[in-house]
Amino acid sequence: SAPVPSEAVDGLPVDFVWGAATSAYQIEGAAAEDGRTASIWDTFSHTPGAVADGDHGDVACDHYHRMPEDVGLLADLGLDAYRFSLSWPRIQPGGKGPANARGLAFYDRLVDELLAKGITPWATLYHWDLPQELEDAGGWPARDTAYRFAEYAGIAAAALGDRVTNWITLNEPYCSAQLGYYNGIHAPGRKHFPDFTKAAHHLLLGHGLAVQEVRAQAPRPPRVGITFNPTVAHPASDAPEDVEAARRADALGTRLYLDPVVHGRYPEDLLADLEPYSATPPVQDGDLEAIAQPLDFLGVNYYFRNVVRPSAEPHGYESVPQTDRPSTAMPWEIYPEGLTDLLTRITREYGALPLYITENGAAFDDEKSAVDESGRVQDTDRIAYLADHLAAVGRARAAGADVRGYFCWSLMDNFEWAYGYAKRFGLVHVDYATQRRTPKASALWLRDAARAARTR
Ligand code: PNW
Repeated sequence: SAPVPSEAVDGLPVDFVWGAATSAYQIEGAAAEDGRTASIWDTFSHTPGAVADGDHGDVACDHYHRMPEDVGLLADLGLDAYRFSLSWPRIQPGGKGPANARGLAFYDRLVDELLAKGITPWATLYHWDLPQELEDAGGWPARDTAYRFAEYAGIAAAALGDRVTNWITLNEPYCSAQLGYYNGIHAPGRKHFPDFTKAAHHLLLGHGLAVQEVRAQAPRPPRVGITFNPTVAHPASDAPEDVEAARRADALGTRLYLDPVVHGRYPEDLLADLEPYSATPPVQDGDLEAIAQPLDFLGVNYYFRNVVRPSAEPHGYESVPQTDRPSTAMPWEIYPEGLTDLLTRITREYGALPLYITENGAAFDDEKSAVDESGRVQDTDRIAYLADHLAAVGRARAAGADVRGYFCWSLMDNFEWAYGYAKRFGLVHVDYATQRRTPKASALWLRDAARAARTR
């Protein structure tokens, strides 16, 4: 039987922020409209073999033309907040020079539409769509990209900061750096270990400079944070080599990002690991001070844990598939306890910053779920996933973690990066042939959960 909404939200306060999240390239489409230029994801997705089924974001959910309808979905679900991302190549085509008024106008309309419906906008500045021109000039492994990013952040804050209070600089720099420049499974598809750590450093530097620019340019005092997807690394066994693999996964997946941003230093053990590969971050005088700007909150994305053993690759670990454990369609292991552990660990090691779950959710084979007479997908597996993870957040709060909100990934089915449109994370089903949107049972469940939490 389905989890009862009021039970799942037992540990969550009346003023908890309830939201849903998306990102520009995954939903907007309109790839060549109103002055937008190509990003690395346009180039990558049009490279044969890079994305499943040859899918790309040229049209995606056509959100660029259906924005008012999509804001209406958020309103129907009674959500307090909407996390979206700004497309850098829409706002500053080519990544340099003046703002593109037509590109900015879209986000003006979006923000106004949200506010008119009583929904608080949360803007992410960078959700992976680097202007292709900047990649051609070296991409994130090049230091100049950090300065370019700060300039773009200032443009966005000056234009939207009279109405947008909540700003997230980067989404998951782990994915940009490691998946983009080392694993090669995300744009730009490069595979060079030292480029990965150079990219990570320049992303973090760009973050720190952007925090300062947003605060300098926003017409009203902003709240600024960053979103990480820390690796929850568990050793495959108690054997010392597995424990060592978990240490490396934690160093590269979590501490590489959180230590400089919160503590202003790179971890010593990580620097020692990177040294033999000539891959220590290219730190210049003042960088760590710039990176460690005081923040107003931390965003945490959580989907699964990573059980690891050693590998001979430079990064030193590999994942051990948990085939006898429940998993989503990705297939990612379902492990809600990992979220409780992660939130309490962040609180312990990185201090008492307010935390927001800026993404959590699941892809399931919705086509195998029952559909009711109104055409609604009965995604009981997704409802169970959400209920179990919200309960995990409640337990983290009881243990002292200052978690203040939860954004479900995602408002609607969308372009799931290397997996294309085959993986569906939406609360709302999208029929790509007609662009028809239909809320799934999980959307109504989340609406009821938020309502139960507010009215307790
Ligand atoms: C996140 N991994 O991506 C992103 O922020 C979203 O844009 C995305 O749609 C969502 O999670 C679901 O995938 C990730 O392989 C992609 O470890 C890949 C990984 C983690 C997060």
